[in-house]
Amino acid sequence: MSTQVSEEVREALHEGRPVVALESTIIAHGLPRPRNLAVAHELEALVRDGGAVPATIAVIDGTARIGLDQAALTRIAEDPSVRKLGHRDLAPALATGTTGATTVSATAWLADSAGIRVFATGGLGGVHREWAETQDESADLRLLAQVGITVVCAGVKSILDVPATLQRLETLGVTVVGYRTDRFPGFYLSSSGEPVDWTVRTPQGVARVMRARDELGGPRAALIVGNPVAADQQLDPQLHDRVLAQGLATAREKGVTGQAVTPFLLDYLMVHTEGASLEANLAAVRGNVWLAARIAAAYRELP
Ligand code: PSU
Ligand code: MN
Repeated sequence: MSTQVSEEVREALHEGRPVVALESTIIAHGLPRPRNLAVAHELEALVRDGGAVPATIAVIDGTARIGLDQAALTRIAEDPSVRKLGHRDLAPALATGTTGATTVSATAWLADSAGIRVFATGGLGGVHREWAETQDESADLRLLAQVGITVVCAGVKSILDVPATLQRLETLGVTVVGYRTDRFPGFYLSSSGEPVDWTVRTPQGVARVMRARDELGGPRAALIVGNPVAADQQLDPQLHDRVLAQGLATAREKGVTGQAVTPFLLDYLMVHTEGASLEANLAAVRGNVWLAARIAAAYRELP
């Protein structure tokens, strides 16, 4: 069988208990080793503390796995040959027995297929700042226009063109709400400065939006919950802007393209902020994972 749901996740879904999907690209390609494995464990524990079952998703030896055991999680974190798989890469990866980490697009697709309603990540992919030359727009956006999953994130990565990404999300019909904010979060920063049209203040409030969408029917599309990193845990905005400008220039000089762009920039920021961007990234992810667990629980408890 090409897809395998772990026993714990299968039972939870069967019994109607809350489940939160977690992606694996952030572990394999978004965070430095060996801290990434500790973070993978920490995120799963946070989901449990929030009252839900974690389902980390990856492809192991050609099988799409929903809910990873210790051995699989360790392999994703430690093996440098683990590939980065967007949703378009899933079929060739399964057919060739490949091992790879799943991005937001691949994770959202697999989670939705398994009947998981809530997914947490750091920051979504989106439209890159040099789009006019490269046409680089993350596959995350189009896939999120096709699955009815709720994605809790700290906005889109601030390495991107945020206004253009918000415009694309509008065109694609993806719902965006701010969690206790009227500004779209800025990933490493609490605010991107861009407005959001809707603000929701509680996990129950998000669950009610999910229920309203269920009842409306109509075309499926994701619900994005933008949850800002706390102001005292964000990256210093001036440091962010300065180092990001250097990173974008360096990526251009080195000719970094395609799937390598996002990991290159995340790593550049980490090195050149002396780890401060990593701490902000982790604070954002932790907050999102916790909120996702509360939303999944609130959705199951709706009257
Ligand atoms: N959030 C993070 N770190 C990451 C990512 C998200 O905090 O590394 C990953 C996600 O897997 C997302 C991917 O789907 O970056 C986007 O890559 P690209 O721009 O190549 O589509
Ligand atoms: Mn890309």
